[in-house]
Amino acid sequence: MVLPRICPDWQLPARQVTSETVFFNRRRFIRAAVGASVGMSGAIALNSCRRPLDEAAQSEFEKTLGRPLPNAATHPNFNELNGNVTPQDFASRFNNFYEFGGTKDIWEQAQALPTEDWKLTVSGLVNNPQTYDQDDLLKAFPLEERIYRFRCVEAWAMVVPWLGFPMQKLLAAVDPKPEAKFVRFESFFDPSVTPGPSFSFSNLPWPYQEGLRLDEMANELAFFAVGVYGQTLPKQHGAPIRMVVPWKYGFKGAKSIVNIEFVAEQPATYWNTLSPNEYGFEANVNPEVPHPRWSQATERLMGAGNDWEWKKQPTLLYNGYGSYVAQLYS
Ligand SMILES: Nc1nc2c(c(=O)[nH]1)N[C@H]1C(S)=C(S)[C@@H](COP(=O)(O)O)O[C@H]1N2
Ligand SMILES: [Mo]
Repeated sequence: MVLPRICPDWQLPARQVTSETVFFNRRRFIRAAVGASVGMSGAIALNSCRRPLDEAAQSEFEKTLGRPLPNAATHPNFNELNGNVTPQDFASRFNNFYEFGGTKDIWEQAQALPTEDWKLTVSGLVNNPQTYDQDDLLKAFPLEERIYRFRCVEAWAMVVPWLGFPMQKLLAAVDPKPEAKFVRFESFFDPSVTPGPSFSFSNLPWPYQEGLRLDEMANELAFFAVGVYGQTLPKQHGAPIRMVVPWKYGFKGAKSIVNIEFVAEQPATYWNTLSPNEYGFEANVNPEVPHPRWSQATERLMGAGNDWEWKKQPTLLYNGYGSYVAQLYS
């Protein structure tokens, strides 16, 4: 299914002043994106505002939605990296999803994830507990696109155009009680579908879980993605809904979420349980705090250049989002 984007007028002047380099990169991105069909539903990707809306995709989408298309435009505050988006075919073949294996090339295995009849429950210390299916989510929360830097704790980085909605919107819908101080996010787990890595540390703490403080979840940047590159989320990226917290290391962004629980105490999380001194609960991107086994001062921007080439660049404090989030940690 394609998640169409409508381009508002305010984007036009920015495009007219696009520099040559940015323009070149953008063309490259569009070519890569249009050429890719890996693990996608086979529909045409609508990655550029210059591309006309695909009519068949539009009516399919509206049928699911039961109303006219949402105006899922790129949020202007998160549009500056538009010319530097990682090629879609790279991002959709280079993934971490340990439920399906311990390597980066699990995209085929991840197609076993059963996303039909998905239910997301929101429970715990809230006044309005909810259970959403996929249509409910699309009806309840208008989509926007946000182009965010993405930084894995393993020191590789990408730039990803997510489609989804701010976590703030879910907070407003479920109305946390005053005792709620943390939020626990739980990923899909079923050992008959998710074998885990073939190398086995004993007793992996499944299901994959992550957590945020309530004030982190309420931050403007914290986002739920239901799509990427103008389409619904492919399974390897965490269909049908995953977290995106761009100022934190990638492992904080749990994929394929089935339950969100509001709690009073800091919840146990997957990587923190496995190795607390390597994977802190807070996990903010910070060039000055090395991982015990490697430096975090620089990062590899993946898919920059031809195909699998990468570019070394300095790591940014809070992954470059300090103006949004630094006050959370003062
Ligand atoms: N459920 C689940 N979520 C997960 C992971 C995982 O193994 N399982 N890996 C995390 C890590 S380490 C990273 S870097 C990102 C990778 O997201 P991507 O494959 O969509 O780029 O997903 C995060 N979310
Ligand atoms: Mo990661």
